[in-house]
Amino acid sequence: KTRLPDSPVPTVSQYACQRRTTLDNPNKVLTDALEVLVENCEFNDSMGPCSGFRRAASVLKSLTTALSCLQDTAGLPCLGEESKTIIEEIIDCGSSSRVEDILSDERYQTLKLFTSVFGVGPKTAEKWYRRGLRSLEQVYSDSSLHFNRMQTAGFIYYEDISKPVTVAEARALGCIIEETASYYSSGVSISLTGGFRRGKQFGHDVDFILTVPEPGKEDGLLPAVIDTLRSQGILLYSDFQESTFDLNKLPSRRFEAMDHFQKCFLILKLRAGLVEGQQVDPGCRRDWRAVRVDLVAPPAERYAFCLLGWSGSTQFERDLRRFARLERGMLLDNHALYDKTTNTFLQAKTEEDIFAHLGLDYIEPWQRNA
Ligand code: DGT
Ligand code: MG
Repeated sequence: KTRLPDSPVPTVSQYACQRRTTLDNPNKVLTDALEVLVENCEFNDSMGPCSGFRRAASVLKSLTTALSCLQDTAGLPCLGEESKTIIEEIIDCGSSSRVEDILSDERYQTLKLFTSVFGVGPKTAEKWYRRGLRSLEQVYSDSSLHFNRMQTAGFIYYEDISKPVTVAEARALGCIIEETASYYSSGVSISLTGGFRRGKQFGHDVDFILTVPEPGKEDGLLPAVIDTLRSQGILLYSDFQESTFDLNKLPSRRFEAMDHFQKCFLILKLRAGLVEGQQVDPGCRRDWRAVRVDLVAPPAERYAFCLLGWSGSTQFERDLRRFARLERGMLLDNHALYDKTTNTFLQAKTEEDIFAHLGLDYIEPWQRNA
């Protein structure tokens, strides 16, 4: 008698790069709660528990149905006791006392407010909190504080850049950047990356990768783009970072470190008339808004690594690197993939090439919302 093979039990991987995570999240109530704990850990600089809650939230985001009881979590990876307690509380009572306590905590609320300013990280926010400051008005009018250029722009354009950027606005910006870059070279290619590439309808900024086919020609690209934006009168702020990229350097082990490609963090003036479907309100005191835009210009041969690294999500990126290191003995970052067994750099023209080198099924950008 032939026996049917046991149907394999579908298992969820501990790595986000082996899961498909769309923007449909039936467990949003749970993941939002876990992300409050993540944020609170980040404010307290306690990285250990932080990654536990991050991974737990990310696993739940990959599920296609809502959890209805704690037993539904059986077999799921990355759910520690603390995360399970939170999940159970919310399923049973609708909320978690630990999360509610954090949300109503003055320090948490203040640090969240202060870090919402462009250029203000947890360290600066903490410093201001310790001085007894509690509102942005108090901070801004405190004459003993010194703000750097980024923070000053963050305060000036606070209202605009706190407002989510829409897909239509991202597209309009893409047209502006494309035209601006074409004055430098007709061969420039521009790719929308970050959250919008993952299919998000809103973002906190718009991320673009710019490349030129001629090796080395990318060096002058962003300075030229910035000059043109300035002469068009739409450059409100720019922070240009020269490339420190070295072809032979091994991929970085630290995820938090920024990559070494030439890049710039901008605030641009986006006119309402340029955005499809957006009416210019005649009663409005101005017909434009300020938007945060990031541009990065890698050498063309590193485009695939840069695209994969900037497409996110942040948790997907962390897990890709962790998977490469722990499961494959390889080092991956935004610049390169290095095989420690053979001591060689692995080349890639496309993201598919990188997934193949890692022995991973290809995950589409819209499935990387881990
Ligand atoms: P958004 O802009 O809030 O809608 O969301 P994203 O996903 O576009 O996030 P964003 O713009 O902060 O960053 C773009 C991508 O860059 C992100 O998806 C992953 C990568 N990334 C973000 N932060 C870091 C970091 O600290 N280190 C490294 N290596 N990459 C990062
Ligand atoms: Mg973004």
